[in-house]
Amino acid sequence: MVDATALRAAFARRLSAMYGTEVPAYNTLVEVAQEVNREVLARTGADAERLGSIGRVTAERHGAIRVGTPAELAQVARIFGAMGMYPVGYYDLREAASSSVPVVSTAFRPVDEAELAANPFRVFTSMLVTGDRRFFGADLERRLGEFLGARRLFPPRLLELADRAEAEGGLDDEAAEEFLTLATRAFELSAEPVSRGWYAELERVSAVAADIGGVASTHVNHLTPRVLDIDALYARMGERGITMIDAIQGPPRWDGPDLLLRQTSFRALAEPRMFREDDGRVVRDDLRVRFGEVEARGIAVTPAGRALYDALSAELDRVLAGQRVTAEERNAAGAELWSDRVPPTEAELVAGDLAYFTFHVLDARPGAVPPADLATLLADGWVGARPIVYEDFLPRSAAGIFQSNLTSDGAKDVTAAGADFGADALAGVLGRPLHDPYELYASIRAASLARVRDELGLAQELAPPAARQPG
Ligand code: OOG
Ligand code: NI
Repeated sequence: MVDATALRAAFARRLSAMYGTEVPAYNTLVEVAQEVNREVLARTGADAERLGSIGRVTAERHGAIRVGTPAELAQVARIFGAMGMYPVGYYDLREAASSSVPVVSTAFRPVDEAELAANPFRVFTSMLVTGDRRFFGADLERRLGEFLGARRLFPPRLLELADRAEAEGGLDDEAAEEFLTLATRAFELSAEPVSRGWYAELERVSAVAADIGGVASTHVNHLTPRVLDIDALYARMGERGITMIDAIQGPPRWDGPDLLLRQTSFRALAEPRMFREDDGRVVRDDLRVRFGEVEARGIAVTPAGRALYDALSAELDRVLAGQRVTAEERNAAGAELWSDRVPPTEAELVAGDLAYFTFHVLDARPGAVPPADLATLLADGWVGARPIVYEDFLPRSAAGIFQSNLTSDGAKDVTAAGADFGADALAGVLGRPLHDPYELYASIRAASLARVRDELGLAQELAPPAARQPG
């Protein structure tokens, strides 16, 4: 029996091999990431593995895919469900992006601590909101609906195997092989000619809409390896002849603990595609939609930590508004702001309830009576804290990643009313619960506190750290 964990790990490997043949620069990115990771490990030892074992980090990827309709998204949920990947979080890129990005998104990923440790493969998945009048007029919405309704992204056999795997907790060897082959193939770039007029019409609205609704299949948009030192990687990619976008998205490089997520990418490459002209001729041309991205992951933050991150990002924007600054200058200004306002040690992040940690007994002291509260247990060395890695995405960075790779801003009518399509609507489409990332991190923390209580034989439950009241 090949269980969900093994299917997920195998799928991530196959997708990586497939994508590497399609986009050779991806292989360079993976090589450089691994080179940097080896160096960080050699330089900092156990510290390098504080946010995940080197085995986990080396295998770790996130993919990005885009689909057109609720029905397609529901099928994606079944395929990923077979691999123990469930929808987590709601992202509204229509709001987060200044250019035309008419999608809402979620991330499919494992949710349990042990599953994440085994293989955290996640896929950022976006769906077009064709009913949003800021982007699509009624006539275009109707024609898009017809086009999308007539295509088939996933063969029925793949969906049948996915449902069986989810119901039975895995597949036998032969069925697993078939499932993995069909699942990988479903995300290959299609050789099918793209209709020029249709693609161009959608492109005028949004390059993302054209990438999704202008072709008859879906594909991996990017596959992102994890690196332990993204600044080192950034410098080295230039030496290898690959030009990265100007900036690293997310928190600045600073002296304190790594928080959340820092990402950067290289620009979309011209990939050969076949086009069908309006007169019926089929010609070879190229499209620039797929790119390479790399990321460094830090500690997951609590709602209070996230509010602080958002406030500092907004403040940085205000401070730099109207100035022309380089990416380096922006980072320096950000780092200064962070040094003033973000606690520089893990212990202070715990105490202020700004980030998530698991707690572990360090010293049980048989015969002694342990203190009954977490703060004293930590201060007196009974218990230690280990950071929980951030497993999700940042809407602002995602918007930046989308935008940095658009050749034009497209057209967004800000005077039209947006279609309501919130987290509940997305959960309805998925036909399964949409997990709240904060609840997942909090429950991993709570499980660790329950273990500490058991091991120390405490009478009372241990409360997690309490956020300081603002002011
Ligand atoms: C997804 C963009 C978001 C990230 O890492 O934030 C993303 C896409 O381009 O389809 O992948
Ligand atoms: Ni990405």
